[in-house]
Order: sequence, then structure tokens, then C-alpha cells
Amino acid sequence: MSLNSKLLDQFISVTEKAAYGASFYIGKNDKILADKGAVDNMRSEINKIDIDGTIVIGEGEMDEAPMLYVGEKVGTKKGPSVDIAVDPLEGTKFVAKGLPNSFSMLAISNSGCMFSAPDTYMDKIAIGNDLPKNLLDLDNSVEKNIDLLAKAKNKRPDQIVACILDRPRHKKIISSLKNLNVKIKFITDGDVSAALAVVDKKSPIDIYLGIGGGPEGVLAAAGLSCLGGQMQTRLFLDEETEIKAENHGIKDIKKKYNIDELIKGDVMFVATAITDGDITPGIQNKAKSFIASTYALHKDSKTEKKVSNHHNK
Ligand code: VTB
Repeated sequence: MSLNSKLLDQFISVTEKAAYGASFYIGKNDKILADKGAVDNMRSEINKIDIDGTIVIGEGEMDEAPMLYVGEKVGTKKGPSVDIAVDPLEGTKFVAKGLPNSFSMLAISNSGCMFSAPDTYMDKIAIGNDLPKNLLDLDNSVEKNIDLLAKAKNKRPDQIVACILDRPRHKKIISSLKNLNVKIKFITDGDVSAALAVVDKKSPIDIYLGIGGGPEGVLAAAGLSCLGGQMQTRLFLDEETEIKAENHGIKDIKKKYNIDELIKGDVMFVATAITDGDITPGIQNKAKSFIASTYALHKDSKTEKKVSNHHNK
């Protein structure tokens, strides 16, 4: 069943207000306050919408997050049953330090159609559209995946651009990429927008890979699903987080999830920039108003749009 397209504009208003809430803390070196600014506004805005919503990706489990926790019911309960993944502030460090590419984002699917990833690490691989289905696999070597991708894109491996979080845990992947002469774009944080860059014609990135946050993986999958991109993921767990995943209800903790298992059927993805982003400008504060710019996607209506809205303060 398709989601009602009217929901897209209503959810744009949610991330606009959340981004505005976080914008007071740009460059204030306080990640916690910035996150709170976004969460408070996001929750009160979602609760105005006529939906019977359940948070499936949120700020944490009920005992650790007072608001927007996994399982929390949101909306007026008068509308359709939907699952919601929220990341009120993707890139807390970027806001705290006044750096680009922080967003308030969320995704919506029909009820029961979104993978509720626990707040653990996730191994991810994402590539763009117009490529053979299930081309790459997390169990392939980096060499094999790059070779398959290069052949499918009619390029040489040294013409491929890979994006990865700059973390010590990626030492082995990075060394394989270097041996193949693949160009590497390192990011410090913010792997949702990095994963989405694989479908952006203006971005040079051909592949996003490596281990990042599980919740961020599902948000990226939502966006990629709207744009025809591909993604495969698997939870990346240690002894402690294995228990966390099991308590979260995951039966097979080693399962590889392809994009259509992360997100089933119709989906919407909405991201409002807080600081200036590659996709849209950040919140522009005027004396009596603010302008918020949002990137919004709806799979079934094939909507991809950038909107800037003016709001009175
Ligand atoms: C990524 C990135 C996030 O966490 O998922 C990353 O997208 C993974 O965690 O913006 P580590 O920082 O522990 O590597 C963030 O950087 C913050 O949530």
C-alpha cells in the first residue's frame, strides 16, 4: 500500500522544526544540548500529525531515552499505522563544532515494514542505481567487490571513488582500497548522507562501505530505496552488543540484509540541513523568521525534491 503523499509535507515540517531547534547550538561545543534541541521539537511536531505511528529507530530503548524511544507511539492515533525511523540530529559533532553536513532526518514506512536496527554497529555496502541487482556482497573480498563494481560501471578500479568513515577499525579495508588504487573519500561522521551520495549524479562517490551506526544504516536504506540504489548490511557485534541485539528481538544476529529486507514497500525520507550541507543549505536565521531547506523523497510517487520554507519565529 502506498503512503499518502500528503504525509511528505507534514514530515518536512517535522524535520524543519527539529533542525531549527538544534540550530541554536551550532558552534556551542555541546552535543547533548544540540541533540535535545532537535529531539524536543521533533517529538512535539510528530505528535500533531494524524498517524498511528511507532518509533522503530529512535533515540534509544525505553529505559535510556525519555523521548522518541524505540516502541514509543507517536501521532494523534487517528490516521494510518506507520513505522518511523528518526535521527533528530545526524552529525551531533558537526553542530557542536559548527561544521557542515548535519541534518535532522527521518523515514516513514507502512507498519511492520522497516527493520528496527538496534543501536549497535553495522557493516554496510551501498552502490548506486542502474546496476545489476545484488551485485556486491559483504562476504566478498574488497578486491572482488571493487572488481565487480568497476566492470559493471565500465571503469577501471583506479577510477572508482570509495567513501568510508575514517576509523582505525577500517585499516584492512583502506589498505585493500589503496592497493587497488581506488580513490578514497574519508569522512569523519555523517554516514547517512555519504551512503546516499552513491546515487547523486553530482557526487563522484561510487561506493560507500565500512562499519557505521546501525540506525543510520536503516535511514540510508530508506533514502536509497526511493532512488533505486542498492545496499547490503549486517550487524557488527561484540559480546556485549550481541546481547543488546538479542534483547532487541533479532533472532539471527549474523543475517545479511539486502535493501528490500531493511525497507519493505513504500517509504519516505526527509532530511533538513542544520549546518550547510552538500545537499541543501543549513538553517538561515533572520530576525523574525528562519528558512529551512529540506531534501525529501517518496518512493511510490517518485518524488525527489528540495524545498526551502520560510517560518515565522
Ligand atoms: C556513523 C555516523 C554518525 O556515528 O554512523 C558513526 O553516521 C559510527 O560511530 O554520524 P563511531 O563514531 O563510533 O565510529 C556517527 O559519527 C555519530 O552518530
